Amino acid sequence: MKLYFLPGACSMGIHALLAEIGQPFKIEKAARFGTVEFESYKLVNPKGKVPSLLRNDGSLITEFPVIAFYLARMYPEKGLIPKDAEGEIRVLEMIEYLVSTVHMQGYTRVRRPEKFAPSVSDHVVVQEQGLKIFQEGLDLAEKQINGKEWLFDQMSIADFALFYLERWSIANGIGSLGRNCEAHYNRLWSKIEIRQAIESEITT
Ligand SMILES: N[C@@H](CCC(=O)N[C@@H](CS)C(=O)NCC(=O)O)C(=O)O
Repeated sequence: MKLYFLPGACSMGIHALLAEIGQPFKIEKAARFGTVEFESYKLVNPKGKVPSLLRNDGSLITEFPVIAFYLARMYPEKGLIPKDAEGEIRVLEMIEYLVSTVHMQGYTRVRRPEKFAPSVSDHVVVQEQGLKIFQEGLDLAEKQINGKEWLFDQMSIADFALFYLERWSIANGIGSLGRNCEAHYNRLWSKIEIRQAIESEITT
Protein backbone atom coordinates (compact mmCIF):
# COMPACT_ATOMS: atom_id res chain seq x y z
CA MET A 1 0.00 0.00 0.00
CA LYS A 2 1.13 3.52 -0.68
CA LEU A 3 -0.31 6.72 0.75
CA TYR A 4 -0.04 9.91 -1.27
CA PHE A 5 0.08 12.82 1.16
CA LEU A 6 0.94 16.47 1.56
CA PRO A 7 2.72 17.58 4.74
CA GLY A 8 0.25 18.87 7.30
CA ALA A 9 -2.80 18.20 5.07
CA CYS A 10 -5.83 16.10 6.03
CA SER A 11 -3.94 13.08 4.67
CA MET A 12 -2.18 13.06 8.06
CA GLY A 13 -5.34 11.48 9.50
CA ILE A 14 -4.93 8.48 7.17
CA HIS A 15 -1.18 8.48 7.80
CA ALA A 16 -1.83 8.28 11.56
CA LEU A 17 -4.40 5.52 10.97
CA LEU A 18 -1.91 3.48 8.92
CA ALA A 19 0.69 3.95 11.67
CA GLU A 20 -1.84 2.74 14.26
CA ILE A 21 -2.74 -0.32 12.14
CA GLY A 22 0.95 -1.17 11.98
CA GLN A 23 1.00 -3.05 8.66
CA PRO A 24 3.73 -2.16 6.12
CA PHE A 25 2.96 0.84 3.92
CA LYS A 26 4.86 3.38 1.87
CA ILE A 27 4.30 7.08 1.54
CA GLU A 28 4.86 9.44 -1.37
CA LYS A 29 4.55 13.18 -1.37
CA ALA A 30 1.89 14.38 -3.80
CA ALA A 31 2.10 17.73 -5.57
CA ARG A 32 0.18 20.90 -4.85
CA PHE A 33 -2.04 22.65 -7.36
CA GLY A 34 -0.02 25.26 -9.26
CA THR A 35 3.30 23.39 -9.19
CA VAL A 36 5.02 21.81 -12.21
CA GLU A 37 4.70 18.37 -10.61
CA PHE A 38 0.93 18.72 -10.19
CA GLU A 39 0.14 17.43 -13.70
CA SER A 40 2.09 14.21 -12.94
CA TYR A 41 0.19 13.75 -9.70
CA LYS A 42 -3.09 14.17 -11.59
CA LEU A 43 -2.14 11.11 -13.63
CA VAL A 44 -2.22 9.22 -10.32
CA ASN A 45 -5.34 10.90 -8.92
CA PRO A 46 -7.24 12.97 -11.51
CA LYS A 47 -8.89 14.93 -8.67
CA GLY A 48 -5.44 16.18 -7.66
CA LYS A 49 -6.27 15.82 -3.97
CA VAL A 50 -4.87 13.96 -1.01
CA PRO A 51 -5.25 11.52 0.62
CA SER A 52 -5.05 8.87 -2.10
CA LEU A 53 -4.29 5.26 -1.29
CA LEU A 54 -2.69 2.95 -3.82
CA ARG A 55 -3.76 -0.56 -2.86
CA ASN A 56 -1.68 -3.70 -3.22
CA ASP A 57 -3.69 -4.74 -6.30
CA GLY A 58 -2.60 -1.49 -8.02
CA SER A 59 -5.97 0.28 -7.76
CA LEU A 60 -6.33 3.71 -6.22
CA ILE A 61 -8.96 4.85 -3.74
CA THR A 62 -9.67 8.44 -2.75
CA GLU A 63 -11.82 10.40 -0.27
CA PHE A 64 -10.88 10.33 3.39
CA PRO A 65 -13.99 8.57 4.76
CA VAL A 66 -13.77 5.88 2.09
CA ILE A 67 -10.06 5.20 2.63
CA ALA A 68 -10.61 5.05 6.39
CA PHE A 69 -13.54 2.65 5.96
CA TYR A 70 -11.51 0.48 3.59
CA LEU A 71 -8.66 0.24 6.13
CA ALA A 72 -11.05 -0.59 8.95
CA ARG A 73 -12.54 -3.39 6.81
CA MET A 74 -9.12 -4.63 5.69
CA TYR A 75 -7.88 -5.00 9.25
CA PRO A 76 -10.95 -6.03 11.26
CA GLU A 77 -8.72 -7.34 14.07
CA LYS A 78 -7.92 -3.71 14.95
CA GLY A 79 -11.60 -3.09 15.79
CA LEU A 80 -11.62 0.35 14.19
CA ILE A 81 -15.28 0.14 13.22
CA PRO A 82 -18.05 -1.61 15.18
CA LYS A 83 -19.25 -4.93 13.82
CA ASP A 84 -22.93 -4.21 14.39
CA ALA A 85 -24.80 -2.18 11.74
CA GLU A 86 -25.97 0.57 14.11
CA GLY A 87 -22.47 1.07 15.54
CA GLU A 88 -21.00 1.16 12.04
CA ILE A 89 -23.56 3.72 10.87
CA ARG A 90 -22.80 6.04 13.78
CA VAL A 91 -19.04 5.96 13.14
CA LEU A 92 -19.59 6.67 9.42
CA GLU A 93 -22.02 9.46 10.27
CA MET A 94 -19.39 11.13 12.45
CA ILE A 95 -16.49 10.75 10.02
CA GLU A 96 -18.63 12.13 7.20
CA TYR A 97 -19.59 15.16 9.29
CA LEU A 98 -16.01 15.85 10.38
CA VAL A 99 -14.63 15.70 6.84
CA SER A 100 -17.49 17.06 4.69
CA THR A 101 -18.73 19.76 7.02
CA VAL A 102 -16.15 20.67 9.66
CA HIS A 103 -13.15 20.42 7.31
CA MET A 104 -14.52 21.20 3.86
CA GLN A 105 -17.15 23.78 4.82
CA GLY A 106 -15.57 25.15 7.99
CA TYR A 107 -11.78 25.02 7.97
CA THR A 108 -11.51 25.58 4.20
CA ARG A 109 -13.56 28.79 4.49
CA VAL A 110 -11.11 30.09 7.10
CA ARG A 111 -7.95 29.15 5.18
CA ARG A 112 -9.12 29.57 1.59
CA PRO A 113 -11.96 32.13 1.56
CA GLU A 114 -11.25 32.83 -2.13
CA LYS A 115 -12.67 29.39 -2.94
CA PHE A 116 -16.05 30.59 -1.66
CA ALA A 117 -16.09 34.27 -2.63
CA PRO A 118 -14.08 35.81 -5.48
CA SER A 119 -14.29 39.31 -4.03
CA VAL A 120 -11.66 40.06 -1.37
CA SER A 121 -14.11 42.32 0.43
CA ASP A 122 -16.23 39.26 1.30
CA HIS A 123 -13.39 37.20 2.72
CA VAL A 124 -13.71 38.29 6.35
CA VAL A 125 -17.39 37.29 6.41
CA VAL A 126 -16.62 33.95 4.75
CA GLN A 127 -13.88 33.29 7.31
CA GLU A 128 -16.23 34.13 10.17
CA GLN A 129 -18.80 31.69 8.78
CA GLY A 130 -16.06 29.05 8.45
CA LEU A 131 -14.82 29.55 11.98
CA LYS A 132 -18.37 29.11 13.30
CA ILE A 133 -18.78 25.80 11.43
CA PHE A 134 -15.32 24.61 12.50
CA GLN A 135 -15.88 25.49 16.17
CA GLU A 136 -19.35 23.90 16.18
CA GLY A 137 -17.71 20.67 15.02
CA LEU A 138 -15.07 20.80 17.74
CA ASP A 139 -17.75 21.54 20.34
CA LEU A 140 -19.89 18.64 19.14
CA ALA A 141 -16.88 16.29 19.38
CA GLU A 142 -16.11 17.69 22.84
CA LYS A 143 -19.62 16.82 24.05
CA GLN A 144 -19.56 13.42 22.41
CA ILE A 145 -16.25 12.40 24.04
CA ASN A 146 -17.63 13.56 27.38
CA GLY A 147 -14.95 12.04 29.61
CA LYS A 148 -14.40 8.94 27.44
CA GLU A 149 -11.12 8.26 25.67
CA TRP A 150 -12.59 8.25 22.18
CA LEU A 151 -15.58 9.57 20.24
CA PHE A 152 -17.26 6.18 20.68
CA ASP A 153 -16.82 3.45 23.27
CA GLN A 154 -13.62 2.33 21.62
CA MET A 155 -11.12 3.84 19.22
CA SER A 156 -12.53 4.06 15.70
CA ILE A 157 -11.66 5.55 12.32
CA ALA A 158 -13.65 8.67 13.30
CA ASP A 159 -10.98 9.48 15.89
CA PHE A 160 -8.46 9.91 13.08
CA ALA A 161 -10.61 12.50 11.32
CA LEU A 162 -10.97 14.38 14.59
CA PHE A 163 -7.21 14.07 15.12
CA TYR A 164 -6.25 16.09 12.04
CA LEU A 165 -8.85 18.76 12.81
CA GLU A 166 -7.53 19.05 16.37
CA ARG A 167 -3.99 19.31 15.06
CA TRP A 168 -4.99 22.06 12.63
CA SER A 169 -6.70 23.93 15.45
CA ILE A 170 -3.58 23.75 17.63
CA ALA A 171 -0.99 24.34 14.88
CA ASN A 172 -2.81 27.23 13.21
CA GLY A 173 -4.58 28.76 16.18
CA ILE A 174 -8.00 28.26 14.59
CA GLY A 175 -10.86 27.72 17.02
CA SER A 176 -10.23 26.21 20.40
CA LEU A 177 -10.22 22.71 21.86
CA GLY A 178 -12.06 21.83 25.03
CA ARG A 179 -10.49 19.58 27.66
CA ASN A 180 -11.87 16.37 26.13
CA CYS A 181 -10.58 17.16 22.64
CA GLU A 182 -7.21 18.26 23.98
CA ALA A 183 -6.86 14.98 25.89
CA HIS A 184 -8.07 13.07 22.81
CA TYR A 185 -5.45 14.74 20.62
CA ASN A 186 -2.68 14.06 23.17
CA ARG A 187 -3.80 10.44 23.49
CA LEU A 188 -3.11 9.88 19.78
CA TRP A 189 -0.08 12.18 19.55
CA SER A 190 1.59 10.38 22.48
CA LYS A 191 1.63 7.15 20.45
CA ILE A 192 5.20 6.98 19.19
CA GLU A 193 4.32 5.35 15.84
CA ILE A 194 1.82 8.10 15.09
CA ARG A 195 4.11 10.93 16.13
CA GLN A 196 6.99 9.55 14.09
CA ALA A 197 4.77 9.10 11.04
CA ILE A 198 3.46 12.67 11.13
CA GLU A 199 6.87 14.17 11.88
CA SER A 200 8.36 12.22 8.96
CA GLU A 201 6.04 14.13 6.58
CA ILE A 202 8.27 17.20 6.89
CA THR A 203 11.43 15.37 5.87
CA THR A 204 9.99 13.09 3.16
N1 LIG B 1 -13.06 15.20 -0.23
C1 LIG B 1 -11.65 14.96 -0.15
C2 LIG B 1 -10.99 16.25 0.26
C3 LIG B 1 -9.53 16.19 0.23
C4 LIG B 1 -8.89 17.57 0.28
O1 LIG B 1 -9.53 18.62 0.18
N2 LIG B 1 -7.57 17.53 0.41
C5 LIG B 1 -6.79 18.74 0.41
C6 LIG B 1 -5.78 18.71 1.57
S1 LIG B 1 -6.49 18.84 3.15
C7 LIG B 1 -5.94 18.81 -0.84
O2 LIG B 1 -5.65 17.81 -1.46
N3 LIG B 1 -5.50 20.00 -1.17
C8 LIG B 1 -4.56 20.20 -2.23
C9 LIG B 1 -5.03 21.18 -3.23
O3 LIG B 1 -6.21 21.57 -3.17
O4 LIG B 1 -4.18 21.53 -4.06
C10 LIG B 1 -11.38 13.86 0.88
O5 LIG B 1 -12.26 13.57 1.71
O6 LIG B 1 -10.34 13.21 0.83
